Amino acid sequence: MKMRAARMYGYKQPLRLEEIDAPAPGPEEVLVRVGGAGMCRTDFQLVDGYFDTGLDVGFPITPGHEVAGWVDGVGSAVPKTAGLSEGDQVVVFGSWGDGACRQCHEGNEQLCAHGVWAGFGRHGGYQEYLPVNYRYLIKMPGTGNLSPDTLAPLTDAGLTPYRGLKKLRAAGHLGAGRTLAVSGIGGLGSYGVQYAKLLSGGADVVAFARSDEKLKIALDNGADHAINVRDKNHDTVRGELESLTGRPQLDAVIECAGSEDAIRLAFALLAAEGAVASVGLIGNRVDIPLFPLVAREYTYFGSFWGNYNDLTEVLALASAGKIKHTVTRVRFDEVNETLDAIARGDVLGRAVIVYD
Ligand code: FEH
Ligand code: ZN
Repeated sequence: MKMRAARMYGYKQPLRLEEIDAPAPGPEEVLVRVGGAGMCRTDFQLVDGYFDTGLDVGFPITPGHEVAGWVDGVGSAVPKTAGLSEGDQVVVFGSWGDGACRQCHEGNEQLCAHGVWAGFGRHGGYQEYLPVNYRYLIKMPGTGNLSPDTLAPLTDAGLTPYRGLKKLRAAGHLGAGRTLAVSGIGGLGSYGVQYAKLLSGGADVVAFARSDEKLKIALDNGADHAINVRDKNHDTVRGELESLTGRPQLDAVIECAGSEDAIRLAFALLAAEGAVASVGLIGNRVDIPLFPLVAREYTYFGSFWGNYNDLTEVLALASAGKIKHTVTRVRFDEVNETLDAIARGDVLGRAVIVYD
């Protein structure tokens, strides 16, 4: 069987759109027919060489770590208890640990030092068929609006801010009377705003972005306020924050862009005992003033992707119709142009490849 695949043969060059042999599933694998492959900014960064020192995989690489589709073949050693049959709609948990380290044993396979990520090696969602170990598939009945093009973004864009907000909530930084900012309203932030309302126990939610179009998505998704921070200094943003919320400070920030300026702004606006959770990946380093970090007891969380159980919670929210989705469907032959658009920040919500 042949399949379409968009593959990397080197850094900083367009993906090659090819027709190659579809892989056969190994004994413990299921062959997933990809119905939706989210296009993440991380995919652009992969092609651009952001990970070139950390990746020891050979070319060609098929990007795509945000995948949903249907079961197309079941390996001989997949147990019946997995409950997977041809035609089932499934979501792929894209981070596969070695099962031997503390992080894997506590369920955080996304933190495994020897883990493998879909889309960072031979197979990824930018190909029509993807072999996946049965342990990393979650069956999702094809009910309502939950089709693979809507489900795929939940495995990263919808998962990553969720884990970050859980950290802020668990550490006591959210609640009524608090001000929570969602910084960066791209693929992650469009979900982050929704979780900010769902998980924060009544906090005032403020969206920060650099475009009015994206801020409209934030308001449509439940943000109480929106501030366009493009070309504004910290004092100007502080003044707008005070006029909107009555307070010139933030108690918590979920930072979804990863931009160094956005992180500096977050710390500049933080109230005493405030917390920032960085979930976005673009920048390389930030400089944070040390005295206020200590004297005002700030907390800075790194939060990466999400674990399997975080994903099951996100899917439960989606199944209950509690999440809105902003998806731009992309044809296979538009993949390279779409990666360029992602790099410019020109995509609203999440771009998803569909193999129509
Ligand atoms: C995913 C896979 C590998 C590196 C970074 C990512 C982010 O998109 C997680 O949100
Ligand atoms: Zn991603």
